[in-house]
Amino acid sequence: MSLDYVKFSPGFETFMPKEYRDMVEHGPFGKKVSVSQMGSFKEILEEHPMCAGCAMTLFIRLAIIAFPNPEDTITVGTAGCGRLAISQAAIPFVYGNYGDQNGVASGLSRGLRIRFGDKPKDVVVMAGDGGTADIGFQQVLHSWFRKERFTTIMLDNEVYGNTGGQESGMTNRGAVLKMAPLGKKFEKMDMVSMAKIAGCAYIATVVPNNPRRVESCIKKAVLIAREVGPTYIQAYTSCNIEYAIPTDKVMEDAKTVEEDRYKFTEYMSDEAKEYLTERYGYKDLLPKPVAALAKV
Ligand SMILES: Cc1ncc(C[n+]2csc(CCOP(=O)(O)OP(=O)(O)O)c2C)c(N)n1
Ligand code: SF4
Repeated sequence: MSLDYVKFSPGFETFMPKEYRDMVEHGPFGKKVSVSQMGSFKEILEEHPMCAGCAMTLFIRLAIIAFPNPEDTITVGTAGCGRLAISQAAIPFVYGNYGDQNGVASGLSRGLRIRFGDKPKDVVVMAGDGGTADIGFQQVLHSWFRKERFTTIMLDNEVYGNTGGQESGMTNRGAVLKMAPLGKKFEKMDMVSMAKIAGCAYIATVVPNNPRRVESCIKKAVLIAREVGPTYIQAYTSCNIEYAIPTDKVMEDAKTVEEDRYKFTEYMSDEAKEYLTERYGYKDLLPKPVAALAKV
């Protein structure tokens, strides 16, 4: 709960749970931290039970560090590998039935706005590709059409990892998996185009081997979702188990995939650009005035 909303009576701070005090004294609650300082502050996500070398865990860790106001952020997840890590983080996590994360987040985000007015309470959905593009597809798309103001992050490992390797809509055509032995018959779904058509104000595709870029995308997505509209980040977070990637090659794989079929892309609506510039002082998002261009 936010440091701005909850003030402890003098002398009562010491009775708060140790984890909370640690987050205030040594962690990111109430101060700004960056992925470039990793290792020098107490992180919100410190432990997880996911497979060794899992890129999804690294991405989740980076995303949580990037939250602009972590003490005012609630994550929403669903069945799948990611929730195993997200649920270990020292910020609230809401977990519903498989695929209903964007419905839950819609209600939560609206409720928080009624309760806290214009004080920001950020809602961030993080769910797998199966949860986002297959089972939860309808709720995801409709939350975008309704312009619900929260961020949706797809943890795209291109497979149902948690249940042993079924294909998802995001699996690449032809990919052979343990439980898709004949190979995927149709193309990977183009969720980025769908997000654009459905009216997302910010959309990015990223891989976790560039932490500064992940940080920048998450920050923009969360800030824009506060007031402008829905935002979507699609992150390649390989499943080293189901795709048999040796743990020491996970980052190499991410780089190769990024250079090949998961290039960094970023889209921002004009309204979102104006908002980031005017409200948060972002530079270079708006076109330069004609006079300034003439001088160059
Ligand atoms: C209603 C329902 N159906 C099926 C399941 C079983 N189930 C749990 S996780 C999962 C697949 C998860 O795949 P994905 O969303 O891609 O996430 P990943 O595990 O790959 O991160 C399934 C089918 C469930 N928990 N609930
Ligand atoms: S099964 Fe795959 S996605 Fe799930 S924790 Fe293991 S490596 Fe990560």
